[in-house]
Amino acid sequence: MASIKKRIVIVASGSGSNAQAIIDACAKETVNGSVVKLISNVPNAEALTRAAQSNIPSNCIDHKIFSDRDSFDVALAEEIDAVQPDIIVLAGFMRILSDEFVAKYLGKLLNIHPSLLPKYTGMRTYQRALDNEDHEHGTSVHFVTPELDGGPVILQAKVPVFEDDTVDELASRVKVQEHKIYPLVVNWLCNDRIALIDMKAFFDGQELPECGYASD
Ligand code: NHR
Ligand code: GAR
Repeated sequence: MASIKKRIVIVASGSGSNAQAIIDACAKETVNGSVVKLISNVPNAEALTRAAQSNIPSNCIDHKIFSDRDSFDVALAEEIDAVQPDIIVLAGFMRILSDEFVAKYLGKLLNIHPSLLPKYTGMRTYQRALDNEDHEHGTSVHFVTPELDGGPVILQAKVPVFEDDTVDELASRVKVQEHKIYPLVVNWLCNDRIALIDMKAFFDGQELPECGYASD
């Protein structure tokens, strides 16, 4: 792709394996972008170590030092705006963001959520899928809107749930898929193939169905 690379900021709270997949895809140029900064709200997050190892500038904004959610969100936005990104990628980011924050980056803000949305919004999705004896589980990449885990789905990946699965086994099966689909969707946004219009997701000008680009 000849077009100019998009500037990507990744926001992560945890191990950063999805961040790593996107960093690696940018390095291999399978994503038409470059990760200009990684921000974590957790001081010891492995995501920060990964950024350092990949020579990606990083910063920690510890949410615990802020008196309220809005002041954390303002500080996070300042840290993002300092590098003028085109795209902001939430990769295992664990703090709910204010409506004002989401509105500011609407259409540029992606998340990956470990369930087949609209099933299992919120936390502990693996345990809930096991408790319900689901036969399949999966993950969804979606545009972030003010409605928590409610933004339109762009792409999902499904995995089987086996009878004696543990949360960890199911999570690692899902993560293998996440590391494939998240870079793919980030690249679509880099190449302006997807867009958020009237709170709906579009791919090459066509409105996507509820499950995104493909469901099977
Ligand atoms: N913010 C908005 N406005 N909309 C979304 O869709 C968002 C969002 C912020 C984060 C990621 C999401 C997920 O993929 C995400 C989507 C954290 C929580 C949560 O309850 C819920 C959903 C997501 C991330 N967080 C607790 C909180 O009080 C803290 C939990 C903890 O620290 O362990 O912020 O699932
Ligand atoms: C991912 O599986 C992602 O779907 C999930 O956390 C994991 C982060 O892993 N996200 C959420 O649960 C958001 N609430 P990683 O840090 O290794 O990318």
